[in-house]
Amino acid sequence: MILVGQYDSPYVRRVAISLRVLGFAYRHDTRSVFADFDAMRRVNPLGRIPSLLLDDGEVLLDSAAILDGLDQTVGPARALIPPAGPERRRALTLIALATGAIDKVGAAAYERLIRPSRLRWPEWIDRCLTQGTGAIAALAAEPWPATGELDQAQITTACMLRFVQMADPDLLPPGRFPALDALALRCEALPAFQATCPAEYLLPRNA
Ligand SMILES: N[C@@H](CCC(=O)N[C@@H](CS)C(=O)NCC(=O)O)C(=O)O
Repeated sequence: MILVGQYDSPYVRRVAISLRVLGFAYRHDTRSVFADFDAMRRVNPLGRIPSLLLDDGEVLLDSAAILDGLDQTVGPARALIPPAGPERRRALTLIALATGAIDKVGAAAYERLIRPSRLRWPEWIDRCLTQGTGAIAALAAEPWPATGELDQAQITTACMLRFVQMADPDLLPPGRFPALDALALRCEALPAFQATCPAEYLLPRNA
């Protein structure tokens, strides 16, 4: 399998970590979604990451679809999202909050860092940040386990936390959300997280 996309994308990283946790080997294609846009569009017509190229030639697009494919491959006993019932609904709610926070903090970062300054819309950035921080605060109120098997809600939330720390560190000063600090500390110490830790957020930046 080939995973396309760099680890500063929390969507790519949650797939990479899930592959490792579930014991799948993969090669990493680190082409850039910005610098290698045309090449990226040949893999995914949307020009987005992640994509997962399977050994039989099938291409899976979008992290949720890729993760669903991995869960189906390993079966319900090892799947990272519970197969049914209230446990599944709760996991999907937490994941929706975490991915929503990524989308909103990411949208604000694109506005702030990529869009030329004369075209920026401060009220829109504020709105995105209100939405993103609202989701983060809701996740902080959850009872995160200190031990036990990793699941997709923990993986995605920890990837979101690392992403927000890179994209907008002022939103997550240490101590603001102790429960999330503890989750991040626990997850980032694990081999699958260490092997995929992004050094920096690689956006093309406008002045
Ligand atoms: N829903 C998609 C979101 C993927 C996504 O937002 N990827 C970003 C990187 S974090 C991207 O490709 N951005 C470039 C763009 O959209 O132009 C998923 O879960 O895979």
